[in-house]
Amino acid sequence: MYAHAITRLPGENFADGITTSHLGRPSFPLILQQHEAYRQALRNLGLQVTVLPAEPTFPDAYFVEDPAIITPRLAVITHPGAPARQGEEITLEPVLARYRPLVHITPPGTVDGGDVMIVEDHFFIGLSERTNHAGASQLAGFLASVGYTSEPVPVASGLHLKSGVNYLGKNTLLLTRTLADYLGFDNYEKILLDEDEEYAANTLWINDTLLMPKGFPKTHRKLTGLGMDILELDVSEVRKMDGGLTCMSLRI
Ligand code: CIR
Repeated sequence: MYAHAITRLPGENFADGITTSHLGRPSFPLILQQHEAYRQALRNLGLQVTVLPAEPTFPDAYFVEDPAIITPRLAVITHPGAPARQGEEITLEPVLARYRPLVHITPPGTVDGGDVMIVEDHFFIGLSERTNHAGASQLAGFLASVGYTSEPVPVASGLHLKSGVNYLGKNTLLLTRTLADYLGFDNYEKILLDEDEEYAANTLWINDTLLMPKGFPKTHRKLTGLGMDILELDVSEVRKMDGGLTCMSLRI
């Protein structure tokens, strides 16, 4: 069960962040509203939510999932893969130090937390445009030092590993067809996303409720079969910046 979530407010210049989407210019008032609804949903699920101030120097900093990885046994401060995001971790570090012993990914290693999927005591580490071999192997070493296992997963498309796959509990993965071919996922039940709903891969499992993005009816139908509560949240403005539900918090 998660008890805390760390979040950061989007800043007025959030639209200056990195994006590959062509969904139009995002609205600041609307993203604030969507972020507030997200924080409220986490509170309703019993989490105490820390809200850090926006970081004007780093327009993507409200995607707090990328500069750190929190596990039950330690927290890893990453060296984010996008140069424009390197430094976001600095103000996050003292906050995480309250909860866990800290270790650091160091250059030339790069890791984005969006590439790290935790499944019980095993970690899948995406090798992507943001997470390189050096970073992944540093991370694997830290995880092994506290008794976790891990394996690298090539990410052929999409920004991060968790843009295409997430763990929903009950030995079940929600994933794209491309990632479904990965042999390391063979021992899991798989819910395959339709091609036109792949964005819904970024569904967040919190204390036996699934938070999913609004507007993906086929995926919603498939998830209903799991028998968990499902809460749909509108993250249209977050999506315009290539982000989603998992990216906007660190869960502890
Ligand atoms: C970026 O390109 O880094 C941000 N605009 C989006 C990061 C999304 N983070 C995530 O999926 N963990």
